[in-house]
Amino acid sequence: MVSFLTHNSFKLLLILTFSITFIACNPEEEDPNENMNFPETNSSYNSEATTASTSDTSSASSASSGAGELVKVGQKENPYIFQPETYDWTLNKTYTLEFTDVNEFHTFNVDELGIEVYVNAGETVTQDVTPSVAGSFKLYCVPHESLGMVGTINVA
Ligand SMILES: [Cu+2]
Repeated sequence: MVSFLTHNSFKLLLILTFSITFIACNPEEEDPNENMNFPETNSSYNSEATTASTSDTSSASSASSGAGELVKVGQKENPYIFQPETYDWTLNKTYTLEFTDVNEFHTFNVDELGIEVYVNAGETVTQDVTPSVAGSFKLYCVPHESLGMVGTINVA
């Protein structure tokens, strides 16, 4: 009797387990229904996450561009010159380079300082730089270096 009960309850347990498994599996069949609820939560969560990451990115990028002393850089065509051509910077100080109003593609490259900024025509680009090496370095525009579009960066 006891063993039967045990057996029976075991069987019941098995059935229960089975049905639980079935129920557990079933929601997958109900998934469309759940999905009908979830996308709303999901998308709002996602958009929140996107907004959060976007604001993170923008705050990060604003932190990396705009934190320093503003240096307006003109890049003139014909003759190809940087304006100014010479920059006297303080070591480890952050400068925010601002490039505006150029009519064609230019770059602002200083190899020794790891600076490489691309500026497309009509684009405003800001870039923070923090010179960490003292010395006198060549500034050049990649496509116009041969045309004399060079300058000097002094870091002390
Ligand atoms: Cu150029």
